[in-house]
Amino acid sequence: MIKFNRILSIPEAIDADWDRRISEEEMLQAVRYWINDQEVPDTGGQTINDLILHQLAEFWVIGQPYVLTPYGARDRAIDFLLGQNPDSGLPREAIWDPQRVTPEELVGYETIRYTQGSWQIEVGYPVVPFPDYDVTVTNSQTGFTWSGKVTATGIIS
Ligand SMILES: [Ca+2]
Repeated sequence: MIKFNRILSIPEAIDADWDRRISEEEMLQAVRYWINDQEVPDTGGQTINDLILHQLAEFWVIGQPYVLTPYGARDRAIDFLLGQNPDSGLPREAIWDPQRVTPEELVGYETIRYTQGSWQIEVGYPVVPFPDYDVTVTNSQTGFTWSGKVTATGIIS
């Protein structure tokens, strides 16, 4: 397995097999860290509090791949839309050009715009742990537009 030389978020560190899902075994390990109030390895000394344990349990119960990054939210939205409409022409394996488009005066909320040809995907999120993402997908040529929310647990709503 590839190990990245950076500080991991707790879900990333708990997800020992890197499949972006929390298995029963991984959940049990998280509970052990929580009971012992023990630092989770590779997280820069973070420990699991009640809120994080609850969040991990949600990842575990739902079983969907969790979303931690804006590009993860973008890809979940693409998968969802392709599932609904396989002929939409949305590129799944594309290189997207990211651009931070957060207005200067806005504090506590970030927006990133990804562009690929005539497709634009904007992902906005509050700057909090495990944010839900507001995603808007548009195509300037076809007029296609979709807005939805991708939760931290990967659910589209
Ligand atoms: Ca896993």
